[in-house]
Amino acid sequence: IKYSRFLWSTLGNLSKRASVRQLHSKLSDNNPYIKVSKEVKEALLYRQPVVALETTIYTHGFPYPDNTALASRLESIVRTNGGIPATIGVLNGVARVGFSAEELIELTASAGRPETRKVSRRDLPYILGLGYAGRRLNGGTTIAGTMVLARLAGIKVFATGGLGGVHRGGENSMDVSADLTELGRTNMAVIAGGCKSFLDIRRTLEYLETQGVTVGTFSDGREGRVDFPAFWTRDSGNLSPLTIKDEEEAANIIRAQQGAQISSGLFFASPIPAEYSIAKEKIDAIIAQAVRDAEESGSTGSDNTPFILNRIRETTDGASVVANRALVESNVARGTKVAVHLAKIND
Ligand code: PSU
Ligand code: MN
Repeated sequence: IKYSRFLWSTLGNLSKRASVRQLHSKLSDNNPYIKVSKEVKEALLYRQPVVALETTIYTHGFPYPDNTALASRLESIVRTNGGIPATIGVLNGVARVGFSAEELIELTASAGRPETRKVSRRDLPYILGLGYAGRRLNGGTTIAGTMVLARLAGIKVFATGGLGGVHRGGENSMDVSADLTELGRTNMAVIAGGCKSFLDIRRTLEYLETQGVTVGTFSDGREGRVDFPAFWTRDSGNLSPLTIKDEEEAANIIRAQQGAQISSGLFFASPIPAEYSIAKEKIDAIIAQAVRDAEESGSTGSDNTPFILNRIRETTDGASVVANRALVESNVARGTKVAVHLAKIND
């Protein structure tokens, strides 16, 4: 009995390995649009905990050279916590899953140029199609864009800073981030610091519910239900639909979702470490001003989020950047722990 159990599990692992291999040979042999690095390919093949990282935060969030430092720092945080980082973006017209150190510098150094695009799901065919034809643009992928590419590669866990959402007034403008619909259709766990309160958090949570997205917040030892965090503050005035005890619990939930073959995504919010959180009244006033400025300048659509983030950075004289960085780092460490637990129970 022992022997046959061993045989079955070996066969099972071999077939899972074969399916990952098939996936990758499809991607690398026939697909000129997306290149998966050797390290990430091998990590997936051997079922190591791979963590996807997005790049809009480098091309449209942090200025150069802070963004370069952050990009390499986040990759080392994944490694220190036992994972393999898969930074995802578009370099010279080709989608990348896994960057070399030099390639990361090339992408982050191109931040702020008009030829460096913000790439969500809808933008992928454009930038990759032009790239194939010889017009090689760079692109930072948003959470939605990153999820599309990560899923193609077979990655299950993705960690980042802040989620897009329903914008204030979104019930009229219909400005709802494609991050939310992507979570509704792509099977992946995203770990982030909630969403910034320049968005309408209440409607964002409603929309995620409509999309069938499992949404939980890590309780960090707090009792009872906790708020869905608003990035710089742990409390947003909106209760999180679910409370998550720890990374192991998150991994169990992800595994159950895979087992039940539910093809939508999961979102785990990780509140900002208390020592970095900014007082709610203070950040509220700054955000209100930034939202007014965006309205006045006519920054709508995909320009809205980068404009507001930039205004907040200017008015807090860079203090927001320090908190921002601390939070992204903490999310990535936590996301990696989730991926490590998931790899363990998926064995
Ligand atoms: N929120 C942040 N920081 C960010 C973003 C959002 O606090 O960097 C970026 C992410 O890449 C997110 C994208 O996926 O903006 C959402 O943009 P939009 O609202 O246009 O979908
Ligand atoms: Mn939008």
